[in-house]
Amino acid sequence: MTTYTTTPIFYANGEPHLGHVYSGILADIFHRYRRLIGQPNVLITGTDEHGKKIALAAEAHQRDIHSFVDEKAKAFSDLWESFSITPDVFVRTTDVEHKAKIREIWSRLVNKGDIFLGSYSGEYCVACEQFYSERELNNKRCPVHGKEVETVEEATYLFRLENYRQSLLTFYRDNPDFITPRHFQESLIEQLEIGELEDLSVSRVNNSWGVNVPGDVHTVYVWIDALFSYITAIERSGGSQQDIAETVHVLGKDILKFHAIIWPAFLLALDLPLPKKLVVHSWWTIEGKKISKSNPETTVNPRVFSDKLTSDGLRYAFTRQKPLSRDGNVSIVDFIELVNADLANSFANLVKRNNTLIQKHFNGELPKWESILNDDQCKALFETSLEVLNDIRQAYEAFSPYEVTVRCKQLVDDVNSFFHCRQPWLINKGLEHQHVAATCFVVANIVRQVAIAVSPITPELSASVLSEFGEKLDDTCWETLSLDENIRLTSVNSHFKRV
Ligand code: ME8
Repeated sequence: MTTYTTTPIFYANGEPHLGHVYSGILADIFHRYRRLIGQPNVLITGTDEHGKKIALAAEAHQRDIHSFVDEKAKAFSDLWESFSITPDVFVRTTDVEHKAKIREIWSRLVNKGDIFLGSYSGEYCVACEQFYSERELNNKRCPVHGKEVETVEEATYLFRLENYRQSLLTFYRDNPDFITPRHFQESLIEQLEIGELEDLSVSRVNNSWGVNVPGDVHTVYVWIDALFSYITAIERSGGSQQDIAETVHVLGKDILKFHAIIWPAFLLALDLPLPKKLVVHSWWTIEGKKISKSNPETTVNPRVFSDKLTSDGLRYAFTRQKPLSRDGNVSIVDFIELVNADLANSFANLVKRNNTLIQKHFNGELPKWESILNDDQCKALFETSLEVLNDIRQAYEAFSPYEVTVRCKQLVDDVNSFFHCRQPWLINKGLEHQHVAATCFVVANIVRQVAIAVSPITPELSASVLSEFGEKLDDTCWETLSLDENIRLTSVNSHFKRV
């Protein structure tokens, strides 16, 4: 059965930054992992192009809004390529088919009585495209961007969010692992328990850049427009609306409420199933400031990082530096250190040394598995590696790529210690041939395992290592991981140099 992984769809009001790339990389890692275990998975991403925020940005640049959003959508899709992010569907909220879908959904909600015409007054942040209550604001400023909010009082369509609060609470209590990491779910339950949810304003009258409400001058609230893009994308890939049940949403903690309260409430109102999981990540900061378009000094062009670290290097550093639950500071110096230590010195160097020995002394051919059966040290290391692979798989299943890198690094460290203790390079200085052959065999096998296991995170490095054994990543899957009895070397490449 096909499963789906989504990134948030990003606002097309400016250039993409490292925070966006992080969400894209995480979603791509989960997507690649599913494929690696033989599970068809569709990766969905896209751009959120309607609303006052985008209209104001185009106006500020004195640009025609259509060509402005075209340019921004292209900037995102080009950037994905540079970071080996491989979406199957790129959805834009200005797509004709999406706009038709929003009107259809709107009519269904109106017909059910969940949406009704009323009026609303409150404090609105255009940057967040949402109303805030007085207690959420800091001195009339929004808690996310620190921008001054505007008081808005207007006729609006409203959605009865409160009608779904009890069902949501029951759902969250019955599904304690729906949101990961867990503490995000705990804080959400607290929010739902506090008391009644206000009606949600779901249309705007002072913004014409959006999907028209059928039969009225209002435009549909951008968050309805944005959230339902997931369904447009699923349908475009050949799936049905019911497939939302097979969908994992990756998102930043700033938009948790939209995905954990508003989105499920809409789905319940439409009698659709709820998603499979929300994977929530924290923020990257630069010198302590959240990377954000409203902090221009934090929006360094992400290509500066891939030029320096390589795409795999940034993917690895992002994953290895911190678990999803914690905020982290982006420091190119720290990232370089990490990538050099783990990928270049520890892993690639081991591969190169072992494979060079295999080429030189065994002409690429390795002895068979039986040759190590009497070698307890080799057998023990190999058994350890199988256990670690199991842990790595569990870490992927738990959406914890940080844990994947921790376990991989431990295994590579163990193999390096083994390699140094066995000293296979002394082959011409009195070491038994069999001792060296068994060493090289076991190291080659584990290196191959690590390359496959870490391939969702570092696809290029893994492909390069596997090519030395005459294998392609596409033809390899988790099931072939345990042991390659007939492993042989076909070439020695130079895969990851110090950056
Ligand atoms: O919110 N660190 O779009 P957006 C980590 N269009 N991740 C970050 C980040 C940071 N400093 N800054 C941004 C929107 N992100 C809506 C979403 S979905 C139906 C609609 C990531 O362009 C993070 O995933 O403001 C965050 O949720 C997303 O970018 C917000 O992107």
